[in-house]
Amino acid sequence: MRKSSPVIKKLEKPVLTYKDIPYNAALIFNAGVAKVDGKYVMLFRNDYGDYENQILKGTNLGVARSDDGIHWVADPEPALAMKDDEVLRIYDPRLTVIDGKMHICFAQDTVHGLRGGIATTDDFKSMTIHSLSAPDNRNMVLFPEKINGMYVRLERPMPIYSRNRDKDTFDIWCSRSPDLRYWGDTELVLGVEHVPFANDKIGPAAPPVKTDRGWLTTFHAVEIDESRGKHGWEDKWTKMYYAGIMLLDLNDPSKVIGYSKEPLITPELPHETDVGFRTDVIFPGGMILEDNGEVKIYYGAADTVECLATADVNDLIDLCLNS
Ligand code: BMA
Repeated sequence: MRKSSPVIKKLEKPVLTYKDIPYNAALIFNAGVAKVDGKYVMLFRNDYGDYENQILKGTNLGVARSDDGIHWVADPEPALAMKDDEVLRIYDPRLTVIDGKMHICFAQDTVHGLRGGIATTDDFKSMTIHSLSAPDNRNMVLFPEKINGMYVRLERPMPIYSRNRDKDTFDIWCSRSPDLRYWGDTELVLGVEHVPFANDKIGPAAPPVKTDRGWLTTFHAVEIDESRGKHGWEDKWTKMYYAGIMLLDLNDPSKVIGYSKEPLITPELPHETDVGFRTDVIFPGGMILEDNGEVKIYYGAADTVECLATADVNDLIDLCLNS
């Protein structure tokens, strides 16, 4: 069994579950988190339905707020949802504040494929969409400032024509944009074959934070074990999701300065391994660097609950540089 890095401290219990939500909710996970004016805001994915009877009916997004990043209160109503003849749902939101403005990256399932969206919002009640990628692309995260005059995003396209067809074999890329609308200058950041704890696919996780040594950012890494059977509600769930950590060049974030060859966070606690929709899934979506050097990493666990782990920023950088 793979273990979390010793630099990681996990909270014993999730910070948010369906029981904390004042409207229909079943799976609360894969949230984006930002800190604005000293307070914390979370935009979480809610797959609603009936948790006890393992019935899922749809997906919306909800907002929760916190003064300390640990104790959260959900808003009374869901925040955002999207559904029409073409769009099936939006999910897995990530938050990045750029120049004081709240930016949301999200995945959008459509009848014609999976698109990555980028939007801004003032109130989480409505949002202005600036771009939607061609399918299939997801897991977009924005850097918190322009780099050399350009917005930059990490992303995870899903090529199936030219890559290994037995496995997903998906990697982490980055693209740049002058205006959040037109994206180009795309470059490969990290290939799945370089991550020893992934044998299937990797992708961006929480939006990067800036340190004086480079952009520090988590990624998710998937390891398949075909011998695994039922893990969660479905008859078969063969994937394990881990969090990894890497450091990118401040001036050119397509360049990896270093990354840990061991996973940063692995499924270990009962709510990560034993109960929920898809057990053994760790999926970070929010990362806050506090003034005292503490890094808060928010992650969905088991596609069911939202959790928090902390680490010291210098320990995380050391993992990237000395691995
Ligand atoms: C991915 C996404 C995530 C989810 C993960 C594990 O493909 O759907 O939202 O956390 O699978 O099920």
